[in-house]
Amino acid sequence: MSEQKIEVGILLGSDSDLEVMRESQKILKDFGIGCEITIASAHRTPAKVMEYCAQAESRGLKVIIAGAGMAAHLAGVIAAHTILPVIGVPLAGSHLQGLDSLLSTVQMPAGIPVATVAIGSAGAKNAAHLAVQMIALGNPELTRKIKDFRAAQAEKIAEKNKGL
Ligand code: RP5
Repeated sequence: MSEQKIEVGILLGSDSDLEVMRESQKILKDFGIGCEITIASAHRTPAKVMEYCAQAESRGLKVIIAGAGMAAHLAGVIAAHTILPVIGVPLAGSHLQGLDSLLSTVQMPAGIPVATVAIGSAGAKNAAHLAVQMIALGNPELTRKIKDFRAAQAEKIAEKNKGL
């Protein structure tokens, strides 16, 4: 059996981010997208982040998801070192409950974009959905899966209404 190609790189600032960021991994798996998780910190291992970014495009990655908390510079640093689209997931866990990481991730100066999603697990899930939508451009099979997912999601709401 041939190995699945890795199209999404999920980078975490710390292993303490792993539990929440597994939500991204689960969704990518559901859509059949190959991904890998790597711990690399913008502050503690900056050379590792740069090395990862330098190789990302040639390794065939299409999107990078970066989850980090506190002074969360990871997504911005990645975006500075690659032209692949970068999605930033601000994580809670500090005394500021993620507001610190939200602002650190979203407030990028013009020219180096980071697509920033919600704080925590909703953001981790949406980062994966957004990555799937990016990869689905020009891919009818994946586009169909996204439409099916949306229809199933709407159906669940309809079912909940019936039970009221
Ligand atoms: C950030 O600092 C990480 O992304 C993590 O959310 C936060 C705290 O890291 P640990 O002290 O738990 O390793 O770089």
